Amino acid sequence: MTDLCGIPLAHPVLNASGTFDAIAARRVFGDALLERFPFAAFVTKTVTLEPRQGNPPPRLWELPAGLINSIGLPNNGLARFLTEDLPELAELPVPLVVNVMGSSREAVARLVAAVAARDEVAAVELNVSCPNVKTGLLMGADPGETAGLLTAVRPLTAKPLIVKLTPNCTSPAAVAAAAEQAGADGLSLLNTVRGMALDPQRPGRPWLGGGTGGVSGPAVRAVALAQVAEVRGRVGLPIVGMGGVQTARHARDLMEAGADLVAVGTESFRDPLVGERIAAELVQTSANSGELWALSGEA
Ligand code: RRO
Repeated sequence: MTDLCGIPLAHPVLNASGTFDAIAARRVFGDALLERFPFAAFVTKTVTLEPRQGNPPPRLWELPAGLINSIGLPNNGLARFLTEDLPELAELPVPLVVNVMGSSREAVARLVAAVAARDEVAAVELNVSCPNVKTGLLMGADPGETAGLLTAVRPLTAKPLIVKLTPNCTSPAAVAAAAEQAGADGLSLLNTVRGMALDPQRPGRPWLGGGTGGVSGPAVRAVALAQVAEVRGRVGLPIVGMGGVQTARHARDLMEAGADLVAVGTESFRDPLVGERIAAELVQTSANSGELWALSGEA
């Protein structure tokens, strides 16, 4: 057993927000999804106050070692999330973490208050790091802004507040330290690294409808490792590490760099059961070994 800010988990592998649609998967796989859910907790796609269409297509560009996305937060908005999505997500056999984003402290406060008040919700992840809309990224790029946000939302709930950090700023570790001081319970990193692809048919013009996007997958694994290590050097909070995790070795590397838990993102598009595979490969060793988790037979 391990835990996420005090929430007991069966193993240390979560999904990265927005990379696994549990409601769509339930429709496709039925109750088999509940019997064999690949993650120890489920983190939702980002929820905003109002419904959003998302960015114009194209929204994806494949890289030799990853993806660039410019999805732009399409979602049904808070009201429909609470009435339609939450009851379905509550049937999952794992704790639920709801990821929220707003364009102001007041907007985030309304989201946190509404979501955290629901019994189905175990924790809230604050997305201050989306590379595809300006406002959320600005809040998470500046330690003072992040601290101000935490100060506004911390009094609204006793449930764990996890801050999702951006790599697209001067010092993620300084933002992490500010979040810790202002009352965050945990940190997750990294969100995607800002990137761009050009349209092969139109020289000099961006391929993605949103212009730029966020890079994920193996391309960012080394960035994630460095940033998790740097953040761990500055804070004592639990860290959910992510970025290019495809195998238990990658998960283990992030944990050795300072993460307590890991999340799988882009790899789930290729293999929806990758979370289960990595969790199975990370086996608990005896209390005497001094290690919490060990690899079982991975090359
Ligand atoms: O929806 C997106 O475009 C998106 C979000 Br909210 C995010 O946090 N990270 C990302 O890479 N894409």
